[in-house]
Amino acid sequence: MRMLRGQFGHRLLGLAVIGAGLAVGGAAYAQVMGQPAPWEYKLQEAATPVMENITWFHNFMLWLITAITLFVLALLVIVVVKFNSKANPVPSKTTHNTLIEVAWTIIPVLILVAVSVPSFRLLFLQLDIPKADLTIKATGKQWFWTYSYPDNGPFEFDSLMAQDKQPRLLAVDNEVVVPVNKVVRVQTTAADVIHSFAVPSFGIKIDAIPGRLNETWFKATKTGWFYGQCSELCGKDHAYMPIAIRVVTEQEFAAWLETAKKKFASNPSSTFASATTTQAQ
Ligand SMILES: [Cu+2]
Repeated sequence: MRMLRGQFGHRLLGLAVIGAGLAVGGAAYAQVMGQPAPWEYKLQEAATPVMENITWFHNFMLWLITAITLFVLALLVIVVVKFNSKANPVPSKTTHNTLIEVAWTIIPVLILVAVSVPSFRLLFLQLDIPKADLTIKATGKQWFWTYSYPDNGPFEFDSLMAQDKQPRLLAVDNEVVVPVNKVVRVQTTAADVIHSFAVPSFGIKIDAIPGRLNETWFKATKTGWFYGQCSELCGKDHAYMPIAIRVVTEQEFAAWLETAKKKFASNPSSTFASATTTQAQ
């Protein structure tokens, strides 16, 4: 009896630990935005219309494939139970059934149409870049990013992972700053190998390729910090070139722009430029 109670006690303790874990995970999930959270199993919370669309499409597809999978599983179970050689020793010789053949042609076509409509709509939303209020250029380098604001002057700055700041592996020394509710065009390229500029909560991921200029866009609808990482294996420190974007109000952005112009003007930080100059000599 005591042993039984002991086991029961352990089980209760186990449940309590799991419960506490879930509660902590849930709380953490509710608190953070723009970065991964403990116990997270879903997509990061959306901060742009594109990501809201991606999340919707993901959930829609998840329910659809779940329904299809359960339906096929049910059919298989029926076949296994009802039509095995013991339960059904004399098999039917039926070969055609017009109704069912029409149905299993038409229904999958309808399902594909139902998938393709929101899928194409999302694709156009991502690829058809609206008129931009601001352009930022991100250049991938081994192993950091260099940012410039082409329509705001010649300044540019490097953004390196900051080891002493939180969140770990995501914080940087100089973050990208953009205004809230403005269409930001992101141009990407690279100075050495292929990198990829990805920010999950914005729903963007685009290759940064040497000698090419790719572009995408986002419109952040919330202020705060949003993080991403290089998403193309680019060498030994691929995991240590995070992307940090701080979304601020328009006034704060204007103020930041003024300081940035001064702060980075005296710092012609183009490692690429100096590297090519060295090579040329
Ligand atoms: Cu990279």
